[in-house]
Amino acid sequence: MTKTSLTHWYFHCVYFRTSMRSMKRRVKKLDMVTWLLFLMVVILFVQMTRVYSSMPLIPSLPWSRDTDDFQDRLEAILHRPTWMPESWDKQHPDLERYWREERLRRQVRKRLRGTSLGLTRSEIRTRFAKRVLDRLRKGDMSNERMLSLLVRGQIQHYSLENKFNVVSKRQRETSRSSREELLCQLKRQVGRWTLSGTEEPFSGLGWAKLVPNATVEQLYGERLKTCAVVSSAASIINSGLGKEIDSHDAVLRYNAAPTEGYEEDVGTKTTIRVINSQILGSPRFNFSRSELYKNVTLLAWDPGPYNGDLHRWYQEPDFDLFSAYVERRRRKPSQPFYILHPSYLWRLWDVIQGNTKEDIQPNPPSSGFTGIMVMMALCEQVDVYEFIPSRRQTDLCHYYDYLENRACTLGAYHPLLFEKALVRRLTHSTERDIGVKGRLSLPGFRTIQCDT
Ligand code: NCC
Repeated sequence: MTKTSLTHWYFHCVYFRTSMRSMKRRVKKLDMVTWLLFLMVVILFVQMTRVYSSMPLIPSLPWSRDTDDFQDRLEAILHRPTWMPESWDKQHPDLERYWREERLRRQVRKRLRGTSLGLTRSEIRTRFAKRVLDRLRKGDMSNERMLSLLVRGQIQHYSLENKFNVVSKRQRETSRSSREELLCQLKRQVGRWTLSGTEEPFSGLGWAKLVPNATVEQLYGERLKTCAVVSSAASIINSGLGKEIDSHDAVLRYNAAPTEGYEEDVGTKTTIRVINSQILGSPRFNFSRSELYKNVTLLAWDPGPYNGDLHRWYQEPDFDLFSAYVERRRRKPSQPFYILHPSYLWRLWDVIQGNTKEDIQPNPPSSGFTGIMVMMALCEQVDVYEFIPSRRQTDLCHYYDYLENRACTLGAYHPLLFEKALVRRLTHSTERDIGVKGRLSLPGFRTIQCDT
């Protein structure tokens, strides 16, 4: 070996050793970097799934929370981080709907930024609800844009869905009807308001014999002078209204709202119960056994298609109310039990829409509004408790459970806010009566004169 090649080898080895050392250092460094990268990917993944699961309109992941309810969806909108990668959104097929909601999100954010003076978001939301309800109590609904900010998102969502194929656009309010005109419009809707069993497909199933012989009007005749309607709102807690409610000839309650344990505030008497089809169709309400549904007149409802196709309704009700109805009628034929005609619900909906400037949710009116109309058809005077919440208003949903959801009061699925605005226009009750006492009075339809 020559001297040069030896030197060459020597330098080669030295070079190799130093490069190996630096490689090792690099690998060590790389190790840390890899670990850090890995950690970041994990964190990012967790964050992404959280964001994804709180995103409205995107199909739920198995571990995501259910965003079906609009209030939840609105919460999700409000809490959603702003750094969502756009490309991700664009993969979503329901883009149009997503961007509509995005616009709403921006408006809500802008509004919140403007008012958030050291308040938490839930405080702001509560204040916002209070402001809407204050205006509702005063009957000051001139600025309907304010209402729509709260409900616009859900209306958009439900309008796009239009589950019941409602044809609404031609029916918005153009000029404001007087109280008397409104009352007459509603009175005219009373007529065929429960199923008689003679309609197809029910007649073919022998329902003419199943449905009670006497109609609801025949059942009560003109006996009922004063009637009370008790909303299930939590604002009735601490009202001490129980005795006053019981002093009425008849009392109407809703769904699974109990009296036991709440007598002081809601009274003890129940004459009629308006129940939605969930009560009949969902096992958790134990309809066949529960004492709540015994010894009272029952009026059940389920939204059929807007066009009145009873065949389709019978095939595809929201909840299967028909089996439970047939079973109960066979087991307890003496109990007055009726199903509200879907066309009656939609006729009421038409009146609400026809007297509102905006497009309302294309979903049926709430049990609350329907029950008020039922009592107005049967009684001379109707006192409605906590339909428009008093100053005891709270974000709690019901007086009998701990669910907190402002949609119960302002509406999500049902056009509740518009129903409340309409009922406010029907009453002469003072702001004090509504705000302090939690009561508003309405005349029975038979006390008002209308041109036919
Ligand atoms: O909650 P709900 O209504 O049973 O209430 C009956 C009526 O009281 C009025 N209300 C209630 C709570 C509140 N904070 N403010 C109010 O003004 C409303 O007028 C309401 O209609 C219904 O209308 O049938 C509804 O039913 C519930 C639910 O199906 C039943 O309680 C059975 O559990 C619906 N909630 C859900 O589906 C989650 C509600 O949207 C409408």
